[in-house]
Amino acid sequence: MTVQYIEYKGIKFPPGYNSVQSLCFAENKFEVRDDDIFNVTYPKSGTVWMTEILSLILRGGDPTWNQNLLNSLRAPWFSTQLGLETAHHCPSPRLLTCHLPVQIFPKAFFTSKAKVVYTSRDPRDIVVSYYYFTKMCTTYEDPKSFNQFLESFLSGDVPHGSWFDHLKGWMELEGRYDIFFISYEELKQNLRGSVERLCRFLGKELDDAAVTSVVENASFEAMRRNRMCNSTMLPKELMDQEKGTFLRKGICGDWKNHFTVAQSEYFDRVYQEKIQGRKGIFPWEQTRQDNI
Ligand code: PPS
Repeated sequence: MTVQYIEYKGIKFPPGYNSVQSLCFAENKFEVRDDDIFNVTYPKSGTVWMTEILSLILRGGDPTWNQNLLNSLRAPWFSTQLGLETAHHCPSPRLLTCHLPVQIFPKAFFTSKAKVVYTSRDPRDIVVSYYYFTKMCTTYEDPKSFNQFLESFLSGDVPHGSWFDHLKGWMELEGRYDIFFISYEELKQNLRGSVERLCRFLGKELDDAAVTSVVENASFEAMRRNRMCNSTMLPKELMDQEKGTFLRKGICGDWKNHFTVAQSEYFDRVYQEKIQGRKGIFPWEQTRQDNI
């Protein structure tokens, strides 16, 4: 199926909820509150996972909110038309979600005291997850093949733009704003420790039982059972559950089941060239972390 993507500032966005107006509003007019908490990711990096974790932390570990309200209402996608409406009506402190690259992020953030949690993930696992997602999500064009999708990803010609630019753009702000960087791999390896670090960043004191509840309710299994975050409530016109599962595998290193040796070598060449200067600092670069 051919999909007519929205284009804003040289980046493609899936149609439907996004529009040039909503993106422009998000960037230039969105009013940021000092106690806003932004959940920022490149697609397929663990966005909905972080929404569950943050929602649970804000409620002191009580899962009632997560179990009774859709994630898109708990942490609205404020750069979409629908999400903006929701965000306006959310009581403080708000949780807000987006995949925005830094150059389109609300300008008001940079003069506010708001916080950002930025979750990154092994780009090889992102490509695989993204590939399956585009097959089930109707606002994305069907990839012709995995190889074609990989090439588009590496050249930045996919919805939401280049992963390399997204990551580097956000990392350049490190130390200058209230931004917490964490990776999918760290969440997988030590969810409890990650939750405790997030609590400290957010200034939330949770006792051991509350942290345990966050960890249990944000587990892959619990999330798969929870219709408020497993995407099964989305209409078929948006996401065809017969073509895949949103909470698909939830593991690190699935790329090894998909990449050929040639694709892996090609990926490494592009990665070396584009990630220059930052190489060696990400958990996915240490092979021992794979297959967590
Ligand atoms: S989206 O569409 O961009 O919002 O997708 P996003 O939420 O960023 O990423 C989806 C992937 O995150 C995995 N996921 C989890 N993994 C482990 N544990 C938990 N609790 C969890 N929740 C979500 C989800 O399964 C997708 O990854 P893949 O590799 O496709 O399974």
